[in-house]
Amino acid sequence: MSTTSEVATSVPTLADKHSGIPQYLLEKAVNAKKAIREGSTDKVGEKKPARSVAIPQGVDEDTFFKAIDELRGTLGAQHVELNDKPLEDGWYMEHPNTHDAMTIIDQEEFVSSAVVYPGSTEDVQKVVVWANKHLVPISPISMGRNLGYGGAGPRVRGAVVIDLGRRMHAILDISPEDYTCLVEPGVSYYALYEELQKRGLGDHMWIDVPDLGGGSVMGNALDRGVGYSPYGDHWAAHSGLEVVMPTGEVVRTGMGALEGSNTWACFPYGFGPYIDGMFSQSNFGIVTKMGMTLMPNPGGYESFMYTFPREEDLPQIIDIIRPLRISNILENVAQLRHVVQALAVRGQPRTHWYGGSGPIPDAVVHEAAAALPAGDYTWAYFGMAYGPAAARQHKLGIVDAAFRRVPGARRVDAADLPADDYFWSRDRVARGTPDLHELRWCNWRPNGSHVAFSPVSPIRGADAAALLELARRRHTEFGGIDLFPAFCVGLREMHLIVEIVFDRRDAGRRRDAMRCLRAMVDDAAALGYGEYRTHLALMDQVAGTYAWGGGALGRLHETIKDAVDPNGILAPGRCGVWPRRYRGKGWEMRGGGDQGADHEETSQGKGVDGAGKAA
Ligand code: EUG
Repeated sequence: MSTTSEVATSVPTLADKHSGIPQYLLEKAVNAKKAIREGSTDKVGEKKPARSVAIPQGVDEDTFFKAIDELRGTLGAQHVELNDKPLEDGWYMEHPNTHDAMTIIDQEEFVSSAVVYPGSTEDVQKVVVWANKHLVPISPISMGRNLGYGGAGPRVRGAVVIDLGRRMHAILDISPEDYTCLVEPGVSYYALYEELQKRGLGDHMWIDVPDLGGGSVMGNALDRGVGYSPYGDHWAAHSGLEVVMPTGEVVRTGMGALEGSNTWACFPYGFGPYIDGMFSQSNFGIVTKMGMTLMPNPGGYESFMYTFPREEDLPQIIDIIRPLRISNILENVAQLRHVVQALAVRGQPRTHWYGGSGPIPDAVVHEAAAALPAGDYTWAYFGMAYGPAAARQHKLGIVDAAFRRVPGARRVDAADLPADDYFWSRDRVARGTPDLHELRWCNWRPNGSHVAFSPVSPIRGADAAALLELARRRHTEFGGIDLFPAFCVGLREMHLIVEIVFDRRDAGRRRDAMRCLRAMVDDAAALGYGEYRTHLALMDQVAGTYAWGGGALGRLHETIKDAVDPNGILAPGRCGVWPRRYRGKGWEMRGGGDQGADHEETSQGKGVDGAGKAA
């Protein structure tokens, strides 16, 4: 048996587990775990009250448990787990697959009744057939690390989570000639990176990684996640899928549909209608394999960081970035970050910097920032130039002249920055080396959790200013939440990511965060901005903002949903798409109404249509 201190300092590695940490990040992970433990108000070893299984609505208890027994017979009893134990949130590297570990409403809302572990595409088909037979909702996850957007949680309480990654985590192919790979759901960025190193290919080709490397390569692409090399648009970089449909058939898309094809991951379209899009951010199928393109080593790289002192120069900075980014002088998905995040990402609680209760004052932030290695500023641009020195010099020269038009602009000399500075984390991430650093700002609050407000806009100064202004206004209104904005610049657009960090054990803080998010979504929509991705709790509201033509797109989604999933068993409500059996029964979460301001919202509806016979 391990002692408490061993438990506190042990982190599963890739040698232990498909979802583990690579050796090179182990020490960092151990330290992260310690810091999170210190910021938790949960008592170690405290006995949590027993809880019972969340039976999904529309299924009676008896039928449910009989169905679970049947599934045990089909998959093997060891591959079916009831979720009848207290909910443990764990932390990033030891996250639950039963619920949302960073819940923004009551912890019992986005919870599963059971978790199942298919070992193959055939097993996934069996689970789907079973779900149709018993009308049990199912909710697939790849790794379950969609943290900030609902994690492993199902949208419908009591759905059976299909943890695809636990047993399906093979890297089926890596092609050094074509610069492609073919992966199963449980392959993390950490695992793919390590495999390339192991095969001696790490110098030959790069993967593209998001801020945290523990996520599923496939799951992140399906959720249209973002990384920071020139291959940062993960969905655009994928090529070909294998999908289990909600009725149990298996299809392969693109070149995967041609028997014996060797172009699965080289050419994404195949022949005929391009179907792949309907399987991203959707509940139209369960993806079990995905092809992915990889980037050739560009023959050199150089990170750079520019800082700008004045907040009001944001529009000018953004307008300078736009033409340079679209013409690929700025080559990667870069981040423009606010200085308050330079404090937060140091990993200490906000009380280390400021004892007051309102938002941390500017004067405090700037004084503290002045003592950090990169010095004081308001905005910092983190980018990377790729290619041999001569090519980099050419691009960096243009960038330098352009950024220096902003008053007080400064290029930070990387040689002045210590090895543990955040700058080097951005450097690793932009050259395809997965990291864990970004987790640190979660410690800003006790029981630190985060939810993102993620609107997209053109790369225009006026848009950046409008979005920042509405975010600041609403952060001030709802309890003085500290504002953490980061502009992630794609090619012709930018994702503004505003992470609200809140104490998930504090219902008041959760409610403030939720109301702030809801207000920002509506404000943004009124100005013509939509979110690229959102948390489970906000999916109905965000889907509702894509309402052109009297909700034409939403109706098309419903038409497709009813056609491909007539019993409405697959991830009901994901991304605002509700199957017929659930519609008109109060499942949508939009805030307001009788889920008023003084109560936490609930994810529950008022039942489902029983028979599922498509009327
Ligand atoms: C981040 C970036 C995202 C996202 C959530 C978080 C990074 C925060 C570009 O997409 O969806 C620093």
